[in-house]
Amino acid sequence: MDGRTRFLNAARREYVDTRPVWMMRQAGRFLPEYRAIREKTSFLELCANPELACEVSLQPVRRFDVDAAIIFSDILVPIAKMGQTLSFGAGHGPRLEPPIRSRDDFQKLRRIDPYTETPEVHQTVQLVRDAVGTEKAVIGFAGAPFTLLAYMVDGAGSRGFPETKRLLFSEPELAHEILALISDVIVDYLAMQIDAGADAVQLFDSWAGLLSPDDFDEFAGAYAASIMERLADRGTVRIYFPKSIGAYLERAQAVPCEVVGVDWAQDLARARALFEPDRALQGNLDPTALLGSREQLDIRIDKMLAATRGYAGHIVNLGHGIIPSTDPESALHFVRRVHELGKGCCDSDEE
Ligand code: 1CP
Repeated sequence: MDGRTRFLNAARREYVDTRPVWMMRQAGRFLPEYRAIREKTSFLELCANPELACEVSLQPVRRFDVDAAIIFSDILVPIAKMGQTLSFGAGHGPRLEPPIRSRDDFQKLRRIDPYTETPEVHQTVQLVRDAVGTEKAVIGFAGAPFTLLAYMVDGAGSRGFPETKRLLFSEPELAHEILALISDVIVDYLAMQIDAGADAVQLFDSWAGLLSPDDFDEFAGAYAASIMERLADRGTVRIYFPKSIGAYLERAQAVPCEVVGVDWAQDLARARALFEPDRALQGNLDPTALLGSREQLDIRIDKMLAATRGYAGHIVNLGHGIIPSTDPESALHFVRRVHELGKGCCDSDEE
């Protein structure tokens, strides 16, 4: 079975010969071949260059034989075209300037046409699709509206995104208007990636866990759901990854999708009980387990696989992005072990 079929079948909870596997942030800083390209090219130049972005997307596929390629870009790429300026300083994360804090700031934002504003992303998806053919799945992605709002309002990554929460709790109507605009842009942006050949699209809600359960429903889940509903008739696999909402993971049931991403702080067996039989799961090895000893890593891989034994709907992944200091040999061991031990994963326990 090729990796693409394995990935798509697992997403639809159908028979797989072994567990499909890929790693969040697999295209990036932990790979020496990526760092070699980055020595000559800035991060944003790399995102804007389809040939190089395609090359970086393929690097982990070649090295690890993962079942899916995720296109190389960043969640802030489309947002930066809406009216803020995006920069990545050396040694720190993204900055969006000026921050959006008032209705006047909001009025300067505009709805973009992704075909004219981010044609490089369309082209990167096409190039990756052509390169992997039908052997591997191609994953497009975007940030979920709440997570993007957090960067737009605070203006940079932050511990608790206090300015964003101040906005939610002082001017909720304005927050809703911005979230609705972001959602419209993200629907068009993901539809463009699907048109370019993506088999699956992942919505990263990395900061969803900052919210209380009710605020999650109102400011995060509702907008993720609206995007997923509008993509339903495309027939593409939709993956929703709400990070750190373990205490109220069941709230993600309101977001229509084929696959729910599960981070490592959540009990995979509990996630299975919540989402089986109508959703597949993606996750959830602690990425820092790849920094430890082989023996300890194997214990954790095996426990993760045991939690979904007998259920076809498991796309194995890390519970969040791979750590830059990870030894690529550990990542290779992880992928190989999952493919080896995932055989027979669809058989029921009684056999
Ligand atoms: O080379 C470098 O120094 C840049 C580091 C880097 C990379 C490799 C950034 C800056 N973004 C990326 C690529 C990236 N970002 C991908 C590519 C494909 C892959 O997964 O291999 C993806 C899917 C993302 C998504 C992304 N960007 C998220 C969501 C996922 C997550 O990790 O939660 C977020 C929150 C971002 C913002 C961002 N971009 C870059 C950094 C360092 C950050 C995080 C900053 C912060 O913690 O606030």
